[in-house]
Amino acid sequence: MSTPEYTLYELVSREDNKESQTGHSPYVNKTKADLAILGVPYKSVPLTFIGVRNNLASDTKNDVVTVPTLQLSSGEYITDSFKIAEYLQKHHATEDKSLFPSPDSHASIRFLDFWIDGDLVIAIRELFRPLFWTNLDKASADYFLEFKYGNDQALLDDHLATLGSVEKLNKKAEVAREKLKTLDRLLAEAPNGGPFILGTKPSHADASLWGWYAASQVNAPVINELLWEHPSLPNVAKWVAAAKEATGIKFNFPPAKITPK
Ligand SMILES: N[C@@H](CCC(=O)N[C@@H](CS)C(=O)NCC(=O)O)C(=O)O
Repeated sequence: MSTPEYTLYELVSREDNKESQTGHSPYVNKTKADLAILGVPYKSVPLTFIGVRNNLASDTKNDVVTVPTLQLSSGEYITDSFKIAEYLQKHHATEDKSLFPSPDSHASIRFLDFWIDGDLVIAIRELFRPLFWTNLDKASADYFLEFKYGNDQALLDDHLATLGSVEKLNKKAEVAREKLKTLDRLLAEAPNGGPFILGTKPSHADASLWGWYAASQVNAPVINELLWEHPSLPNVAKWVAAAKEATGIKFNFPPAKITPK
């Protein structure tokens, strides 16, 4: 077999078990979905937060580097999931497989990507993100607490407590479903009946949503029932089934360490 042209630097939760826990980075998940949609093979390099800040920053000579970062066979690095999507589109799109199916779609997909990473995520992330912290090794957990929670342990504890309370989860889920209704409406009007955001074929719009869907599977039993497969969001549930098939990506999160009561 020939060596893949690309190396994808991705996030893992533990230095001591790099194979077992990918999927926590929504942005890496987006790129993996893009690569799957286009059928592009790649080699994966798993890094913890500390590895990103030390090794990848040094290799790329970029102190603010993030993952996903894609390295080309020329040695050049591309950082940022949207920039990677644009690059992949330019080099691998065909008539049949495309991340931006028409020149017009670029602006609307960019808008959707901003809406997902901004508005939607604020409404849904508390239903799963704190669990990420429970899976990290000590150095990564300290980093996460400092940079994602401003070292506010009380706030993190409060968010962890929400994950342990059916009542609190239900309240958060209600707000989250309100936000997802926008998406459900969009999917209800998708060209040619969907099931993807832009119609019958997956695009970067779907990869962008997939990134967060996939990350949220760290709390799968809770979030699927309350959100992704909730009866009030039938088109979202239909999208989930189609996106799973289109990406073929499976999850390997450990069982959730918090059970709601
Ligand atoms: N806009 C970027 C965001 C990438 C990003 O924030 N990645 C996180 C992982 S989810 C990261 O690399 N964090 C490293 C750090 O916080 O030091 C993209 O779309 O790729």
